[in-house]
Amino acid sequence: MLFADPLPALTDAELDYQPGWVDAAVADAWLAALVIDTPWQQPELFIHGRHHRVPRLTAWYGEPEARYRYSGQTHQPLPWTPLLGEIRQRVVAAVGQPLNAVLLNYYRDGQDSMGWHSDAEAELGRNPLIASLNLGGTRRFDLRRIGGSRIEHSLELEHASLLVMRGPTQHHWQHQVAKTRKACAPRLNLTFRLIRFPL
Ligand SMILES: O=C(O)CCC(=O)C(=O)O
Ligand SMILES: [Mn+2]
Repeated sequence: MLFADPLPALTDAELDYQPGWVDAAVADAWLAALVIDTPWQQPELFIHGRHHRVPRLTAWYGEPEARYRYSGQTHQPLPWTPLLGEIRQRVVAAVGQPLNAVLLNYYRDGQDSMGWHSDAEAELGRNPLIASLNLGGTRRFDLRRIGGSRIEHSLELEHASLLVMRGPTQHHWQHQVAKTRKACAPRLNLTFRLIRFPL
């Protein structure tokens, strides 16, 4: 194929991948500051009668009312830092809608991961827009239909890129960041969201 399309049209999905969304040097500085300044947590999950720590580090920031449930727990947001507030403004300007919270996920190495899920919590309402900023090592982002098991599409999410998911995507598709044995640099992903119906 002459022009490999990085994002073929997937039915019932609206994805917009923008490599080089932010200047690479700015992205380097954001990554370095956020890794150091974030009070990382590693929430525990209780599955099949056993406690497991999630295989990554997380933090939740946002407006005070933007309480959010993930990994089976309710999280009170940390207040915006100047840097996260500035990044949020740029993301809001890019997507043209308000966003009142952000989930940070830090994948320290290839053994850190996020399992299959969709971002379809009731707090987000119908057809939520999720704006996902990628900093650091490249990781593969897989998509499969809800109810299916075959990966129908994968994207390599690069440093300084923005992936926007909108429309019906979360109601029809799941995504994951699988573990990999490939060497990969630490990666920080920030998913900006709008909590429309706080808990
Ligand atoms: O790390 C990623 O690219 C995905 C993160 C994600 O799916 C989430 O925060 O809900
Ligand atoms: Mn997600």
